[in-house]
Amino acid sequence: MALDILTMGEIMLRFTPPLPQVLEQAPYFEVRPAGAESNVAITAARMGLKTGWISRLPENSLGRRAVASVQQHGVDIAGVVWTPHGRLGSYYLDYGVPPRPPHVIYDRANSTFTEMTIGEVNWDYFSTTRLFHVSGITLALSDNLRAVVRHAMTLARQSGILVSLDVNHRAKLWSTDSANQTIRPLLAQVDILKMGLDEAYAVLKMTGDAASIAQALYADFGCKVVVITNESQPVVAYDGQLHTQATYPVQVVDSIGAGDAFMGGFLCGYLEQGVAWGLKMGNALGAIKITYQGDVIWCNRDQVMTLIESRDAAFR
Ligand code: KDG
Repeated sequence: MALDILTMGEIMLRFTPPLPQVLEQAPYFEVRPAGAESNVAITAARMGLKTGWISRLPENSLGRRAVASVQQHGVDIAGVVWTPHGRLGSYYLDYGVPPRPPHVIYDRANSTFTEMTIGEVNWDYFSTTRLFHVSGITLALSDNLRAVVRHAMTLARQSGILVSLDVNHRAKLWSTDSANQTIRPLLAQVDILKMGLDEAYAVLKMTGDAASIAQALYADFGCKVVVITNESQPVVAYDGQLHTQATYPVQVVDSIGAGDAFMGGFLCGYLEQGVAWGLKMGNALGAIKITYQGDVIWCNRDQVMTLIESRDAAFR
């Protein structure tokens, strides 16, 4: 099966107390799947692209539940490695309710995914994709995974597969210095590079505004496009020409996963029509995600087109 986008990452179960309760008091939790790279594959699949996802999971009811939650959106799971033993990671989330910030507790150390090796990945399957996407989360998790991602990026370069990287820094997984030392040497192999402006400062140690950072990274590493988001500020992208795209006003239900929805939308739009359309799709999907509980989106393409067209019409 030829794929448009193939991603590689961990999936966890996310446990959330129903609002307005918090972890310490709630008698039961809502359970939802969560994983940055699976979120990207889900988003693009829901927009009509052929997507796949590589991961490694224990062959038990929790592993099957997690994988089914990705497959149900149309993502191909032929690249999943099953193991008889091991553990599925999880995380616990207290929603932020101003002035109280959100609080995340990870329980994912030594999960089955962290032990994935180069020899276990089906590289023939990998070679069927047009684009490979990964985030800094996979790079943060283990030496094994760093080796797998380096191998994947090298193979992608040799095979003409586009490489996409979202810096996606998680301070609870690694320091900004460790992230910098791992990510910088990879950038020469990255075609599509995305980060938040805060990550450009903290992880890549850049200075300046989003436009000048995007131009500098484009020039230094030869990326095809560099995309920089900045909360509700316009998104900036540079591909030899500067693009900006305003974000949408949103009513926040749950902002976790908005960056992945943006990324899935951007990659979909980029593959279809280039950077400007990618930014439109990304911003629409990032905004729509914030209106759902959980880390994944549930909208279809018609809803995204309606949102984009309604804003374009307002400017005419
Ligand atoms: O990007 C949203 C993610 O934070 C979430 O789905 C879980 O992958 C995840 C992580 O490591 O935090």
